[in-house]
Amino acid sequence: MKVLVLGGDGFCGWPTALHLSAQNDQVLIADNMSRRRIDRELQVESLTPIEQLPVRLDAWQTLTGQTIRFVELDVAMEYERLLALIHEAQPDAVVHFAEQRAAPYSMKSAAHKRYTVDNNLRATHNVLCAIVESSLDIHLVHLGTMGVYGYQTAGLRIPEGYLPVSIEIAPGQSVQREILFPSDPGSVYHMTKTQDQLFFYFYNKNDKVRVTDLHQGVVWGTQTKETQLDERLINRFDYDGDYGTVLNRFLMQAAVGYPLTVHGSGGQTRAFIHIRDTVRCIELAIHNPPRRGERVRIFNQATETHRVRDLAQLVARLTGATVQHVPNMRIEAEENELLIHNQGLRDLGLQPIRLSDGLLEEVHAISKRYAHRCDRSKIPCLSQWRAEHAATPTSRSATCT
Ligand code: NAD
Ligand code: USQ
Repeated sequence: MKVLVLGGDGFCGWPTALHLSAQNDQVLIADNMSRRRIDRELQVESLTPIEQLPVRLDAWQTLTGQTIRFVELDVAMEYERLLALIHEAQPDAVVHFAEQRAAPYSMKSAAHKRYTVDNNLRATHNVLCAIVESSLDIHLVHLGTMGVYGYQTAGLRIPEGYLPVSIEIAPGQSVQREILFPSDPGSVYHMTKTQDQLFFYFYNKNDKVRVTDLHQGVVWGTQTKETQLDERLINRFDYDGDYGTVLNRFLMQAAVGYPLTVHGSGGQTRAFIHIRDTVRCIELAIHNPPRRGERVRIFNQATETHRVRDLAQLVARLTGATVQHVPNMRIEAEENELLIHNQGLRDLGLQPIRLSDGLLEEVHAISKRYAHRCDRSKIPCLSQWRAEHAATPTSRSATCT
């Protein structure tokens, strides 16, 4: 199968590209390297030493004999080049990771909000437009987020995208519908993902574009079978206050002797998935496309849910780290329950990797190995959700604007 991976240099995209290539799919990466530029803007680096993309790709070819092609391209800004690439490569599937994905980064200032909206919405719309203009029957696989549903306690098990509703149109008379679950974004970043859903709905209805939208939870872990083959293939590990996600941050904090930073009460419940399951889910989605004319297929790409303070306790018990409750800069529910449906990907063959001491130890070991690369001043989460705390002059410009 020919697969175009947009955003294939990133945390999820890189291991996915390798995994698909290892399954003998013909992989082409397009990326504008914005994530590496944002590292420079934030003056932070991945905890793991990541090679430049051409070095990564050479190493992969040397080790496996498989070739992955790379084109540097901005999906949001270079529509004609994207279209030409699709015409030339004729992919069976496009996997779309190419968005600004950090909620705290998206809330840093007006410039960061605008960059995130401009980048993410233009990127998604350009991909859809290019697929239609190419006249090719390409399956689009998009990485969405569990955050589209919001994190208020819903009192029900969150469905995979669609909610059955009954609307009373006259006394004793009702119509049944399935609608997209009402969106409830908690950040500008999450808002872009809720808007992506409408783009998919429209282009699927109007042009019969085949779309699978994977509503992914917080990804944890670092290495996959392929990235651990050689240090030149190592995956990125974000630990800073903007891009670091909670469980990897706790494991890194334990490794460098920094108290585990629980926001507020830590009563926030979130959905999680290991990076090895991420790449497997994408493989499953690509190889099980929807039929032409089928509505947008939505899967909840998350294998388990946990409360933040429970994760902190677990990591503390394993490592002897201390836990610190710090003020929460976000506007989010202090406590929430989260029940989810996630059978769709299992039905396709996913055997979920559960959070286990062994896996936690593996990530902890990576953090310990590269602890010397940690800049402790970059650990605190400083991005403010509250408008009254206006951005400081230094955080007023986003790299890419
Ligand atoms: P990442 O920032 O590490 O990777 C994104 C990649 O896309 C980067 O290499 C970046 O340079 C590229 N990119 C961004 N805008 C682009 C553009 N306009 N043109 C070309 N390339 C562009 O992020 P990630 O963690 O790999 O996340 C990938 C996707 O998965 C995102 O859409 C994100 O919303 C989603 N997701 C991630 C997580 C997580 O925990 N990491 C969880 C749920 C969903
Ligand atoms: N949190 C802490 N301490 C920390 C960091 C985070 O308590 O040191 C808390 C946050 O306040 C939040 C929760 O942990 O309640 C999750 O935060 P996060 O930074 O791990 O994840 P989030 O901002 O939600 O974003 C990440 C990815 C994003 C993806 C999303 C999936 O960056 O791309 O869409 O997870 S989901 O959370 O399901 O929406």
